[in-house]
Amino acid sequence: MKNKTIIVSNRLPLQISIENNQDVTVSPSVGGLATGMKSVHQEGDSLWIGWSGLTEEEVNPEIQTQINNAAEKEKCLAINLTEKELDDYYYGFSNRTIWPLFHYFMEYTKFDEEQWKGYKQVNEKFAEKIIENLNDGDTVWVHDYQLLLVPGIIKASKPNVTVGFFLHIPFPSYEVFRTLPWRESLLKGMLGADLLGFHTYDYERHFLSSVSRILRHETQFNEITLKNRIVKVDSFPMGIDYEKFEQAALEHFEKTQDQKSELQVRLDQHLDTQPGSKMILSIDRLDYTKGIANRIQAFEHFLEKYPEFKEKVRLIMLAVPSRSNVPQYQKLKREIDELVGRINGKFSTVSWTPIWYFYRSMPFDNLIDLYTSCDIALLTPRRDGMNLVAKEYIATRTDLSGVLILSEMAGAAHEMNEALIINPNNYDQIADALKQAYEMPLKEQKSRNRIIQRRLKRYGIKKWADEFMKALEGTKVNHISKKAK
Ligand code: GDG
Repeated sequence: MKNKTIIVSNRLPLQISIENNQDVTVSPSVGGLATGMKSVHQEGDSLWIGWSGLTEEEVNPEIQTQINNAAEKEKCLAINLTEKELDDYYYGFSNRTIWPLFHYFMEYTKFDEEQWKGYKQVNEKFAEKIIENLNDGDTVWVHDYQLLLVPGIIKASKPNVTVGFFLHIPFPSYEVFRTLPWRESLLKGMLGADLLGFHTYDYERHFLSSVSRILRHETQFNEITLKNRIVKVDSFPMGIDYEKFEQAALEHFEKTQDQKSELQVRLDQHLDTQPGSKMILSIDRLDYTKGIANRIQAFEHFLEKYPEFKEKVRLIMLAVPSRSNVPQYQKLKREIDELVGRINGKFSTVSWTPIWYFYRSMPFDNLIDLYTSCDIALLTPRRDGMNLVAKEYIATRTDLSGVLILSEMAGAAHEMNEALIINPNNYDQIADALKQAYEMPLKEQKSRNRIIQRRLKRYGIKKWADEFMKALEGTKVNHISKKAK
């Protein structure tokens, strides 16, 4: 039998819904991980295990069969969670403890024993499903902060299976991580992997420091020595499917007037009514880590500091609904609604609205309309593991025009030095960067973008996955040579 790779993530890369209480529909889902791993999963011999997006309460045996069949066609295996499991594991511990803490939002971090129990229980449920489907020689690649305990559970039951783990969000500094009551269990869970991957060297360094200070294991460069094995740690900055975005942009420009989307027609009209004006783009999930509120306030400061740009710029803001069951996200939604309303009320003229705000998810083609139409991208996360939007924006700039303004708090900033790098809390610096972006000569835009594009092309999503898998395979040699000794 051929060996396979089992990919494991909280959500399957599928949107599964039940209509009329009986018909199951399946479509691809949106999100960093889904977008990123899709090409790997489609090409390789693999099985993807994850939560279906449905609760056990919603599913009867007949629907379950339909889900299993639809998932199987996509080489997926669906796990259902009960409402209680979902509340404790996902909305609870994952998104009210780990997510805020790892993004340095300590004031949002909740320490709740019941939610921790739920997190452990669901991690065990995932691990059981993985173990049921494992054959000798298979490789398991576990993704992200919802499943930190899974590598440890697999390793304890199947010591000879190779396990990789990749963290898509930052790993915080030891001083922040140590505040967690369950810090040891989480680290031990992660150390069940043979290879641990992070987006940047800083996250890797923070992790190693926590391991050595909390668990007292010996750490050297990128290796952790445990009693009976060695764990490798490395950084793998996640790339994008560059060709997909480049191709989509090229096709976009070939569209005739009547093939254009309604959104594109409206974007074009903007230029007709405000000649010489520029559009500034921001796209994110509606999340407090993404710095949406400070972006709007910095934009307000820009219009106040440089009033000559009134009627010459428009901020087009797409915020994709996310985790709306968590109170902080509801509060943020209200805050952003208010800010947009206040600023539009303050600056609008009969012919100009400074902010166009969309609170929804858009189809891929509309995303390309936005990327290709906007002269400037303004991405100001307060913390972000990587930020793929920054990379996608540059990939769609096929004529090399466009300016990216990017927060230094995004992992992507490490690879995009040629962008205008800002501190998301420094509104004055952002205002100056907006002015600089608006006035930047085309020649300079091109020379900056050319360098970034070359880099992004070289280290795309496929390369990212290949490098991780290659390094993971390399750990097998470690096992073997250790055993031989
Ligand atoms: C996490 C980490 C890390 C967005 N809106 C729409 C849409 N998108 C797509 C984008 C992009 C993806 O979603 C967002 O990825 P990001 O990386 O920017 O952010 P997170 O979702 O927070 O992802 C992050 C990532 O994992 C990968 O490791 O970079 O730091 O937080 O691909 O294109 N796609 C469509 N419609 C939308 O409205 N079709």
